[in-house]
Amino acid sequence: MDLTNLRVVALGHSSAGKSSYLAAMFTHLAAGRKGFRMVTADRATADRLTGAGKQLSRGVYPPPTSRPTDLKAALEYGRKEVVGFHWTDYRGGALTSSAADDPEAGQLLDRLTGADAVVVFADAHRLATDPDSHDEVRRTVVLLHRAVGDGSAPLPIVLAHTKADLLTDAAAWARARAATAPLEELLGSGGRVRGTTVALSCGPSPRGIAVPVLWCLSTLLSHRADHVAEQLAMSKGMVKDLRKEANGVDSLVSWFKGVESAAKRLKYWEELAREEKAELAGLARPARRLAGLLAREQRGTAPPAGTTAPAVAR
Ligand SMILES: Nc1nc2c(ncn2[C@@H]2O[C@H](COP(=O)(O)OP(=O)(O)OP(=O)(O)O)[C@@H](O)[C@H]2O)c(=O)[nH]1
Ligand SMILES: [Mg+2]
Repeated sequence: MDLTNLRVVALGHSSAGKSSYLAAMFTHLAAGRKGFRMVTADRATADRLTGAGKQLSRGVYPPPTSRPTDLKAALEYGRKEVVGFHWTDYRGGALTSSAADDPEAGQLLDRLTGADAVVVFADAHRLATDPDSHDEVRRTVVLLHRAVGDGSAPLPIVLAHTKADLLTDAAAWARARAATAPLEELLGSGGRVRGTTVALSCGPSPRGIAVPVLWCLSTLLSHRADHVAEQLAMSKGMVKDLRKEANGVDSLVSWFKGVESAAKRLKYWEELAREEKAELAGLARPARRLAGLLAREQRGTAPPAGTTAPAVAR
């Protein structure tokens, strides 16, 4: 996994709210939050997204996607890049067409196979009102299994219930959540999956905007920081042991036996520990702060639990 170019895949059917989300999210985080700022070298894309973001705050939504938008961006903490990612905003149609007829569909499937994180956009309003849309959930679960594959690194998956502003009562939430139950089951299935759900609104009263992207980036950054901390602890242990062994007698015996001396191995582990310490110094604080920002942004964004009403009859 390359922390400077994490591959985040956005999955969602036509009109699920993917492009609105990308514009709202970029605009929100490009403005800076608690020392973090989203940046991109691609000025034209940044201007287009923040322009669309401003329109969203007035209740004007972007037009349907005709060709994919690629966003290569990074999250900076105090002007230092801590994590970079790549986000492609596909047409929702790419999810339902066959890879043989539609090159975009083929590309989406390829990206899913190598994804470092996935955000699933599910139109909560449509799921609550149109039982025909429930088939889309099943198709998405099948696609997600492709992303989970047999890898071992943690895989953040976010289920974003979009258009949450349109769901005003508990019964509607109950229907939407009953429809996404197979997805939520996958999110809670353990293994490499690190799942969360969020109620998302992208219009004039935004809600949950930072959660999907921060969940993905924070989970992977924290994992890396923990991993480096573990490696460093191991290297320090080796250095401690080898310091006891490394003496003149050992050097002589090693030379005589033709094996690597403790002093030489000590040098190797000391150098490794130095490198790990330097990497951790750049990672630990931003990882902790990002987890703090995520927790803050996540407050009150879980979709209401839906147990009070049955799903819409077919
Ligand atoms: N009320 C409400 N409507 C939304 C929200 N987000 C999106 N919409 C509506 O959904 C429509 C489609 O949103 P898009 O963001 O274009 O959806 P998309 O998933 O990118 O669609 P495709 O590119 O066609 O796959 C918008 O034109 C809005 O009418 C939201 O947060 N609240
Ligand atoms: Mg779109």
